[in-house]
Amino acid sequence: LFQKASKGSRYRLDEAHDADIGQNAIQGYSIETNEYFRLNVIEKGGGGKYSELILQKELDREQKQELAIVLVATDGGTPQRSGTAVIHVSVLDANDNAPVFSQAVYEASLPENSPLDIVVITVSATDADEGVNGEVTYEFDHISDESHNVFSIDQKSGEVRVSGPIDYEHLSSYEMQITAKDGLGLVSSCTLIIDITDVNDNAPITTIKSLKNPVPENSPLGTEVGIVNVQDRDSESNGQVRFFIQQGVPFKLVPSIKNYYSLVTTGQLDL
Ligand SMILES: [Ca+2]
Ligand SMILES: [Ca+2]
Ligand SMILES: [Ca+2]
Ligand SMILES: [Ca+2]
Repeated sequence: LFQKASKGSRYRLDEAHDADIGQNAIQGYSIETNEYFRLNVIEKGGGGKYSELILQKELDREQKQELAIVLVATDGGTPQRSGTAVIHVSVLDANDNAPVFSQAVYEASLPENSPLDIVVITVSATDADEGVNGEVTYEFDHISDESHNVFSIDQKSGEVRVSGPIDYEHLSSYEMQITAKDGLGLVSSCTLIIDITDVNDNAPITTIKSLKNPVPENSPLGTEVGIVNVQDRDSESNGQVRFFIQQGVPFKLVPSIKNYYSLVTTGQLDL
């Protein structure tokens, strides 16, 4: 029988035989009480009786794959005689379960510049059905080009790997939808968030703009002669810059607005 057979479905059973006639032939059939089937006995036109099983409760292969029902046929003789047969019912699978992910949201963390092919995380979904009904494949679902360029997913294993250059300074977090699909197309999805961690892969870049060049030797103390800008594209301590000026020169750096310093005179420039 198929899983999903509807309540009230009827299954005719072979008739029992009794060599006697009249009262001494088959008078009735019965089965043990069970939750799935009841028995209906039908009288045939020319005498004789057969029976049919009527489904009372839908079968669920994921709950119960096999059941055995004992059918008893009795005659009307004295002493009464009976014969039994066991009806084996195999429940065939219907694709009534979608894959289920082990987590709704997966999170991973990955340093920038990670090598190609490294496995970031493995997602996993199970499907309670049998055979092709339970075979799960994975894929990204409408992901951005940004994600598509740097991550790939193995259809069979659910392994997510690095497939392109990961640059924290370009993008520091990725969010993707992944779907799991069974052999007949039932799907479910999960979210994958990958946070990129910073690596100190940028040196500071300094630019100097002169305000006065040449600087007159009689310039008063504290004359601003240049503006220095410094940029480090990394984050937090990787992007913090400490500034030194060569010793023994009559200049110092005075912090101005963010990332800018003024270069000012600290003594006589008299040559
Ligand atoms: Ca099923
Ligand atoms: Ca399924
Ligand atoms: Ca960096
Ligand atoms: Ca840096």
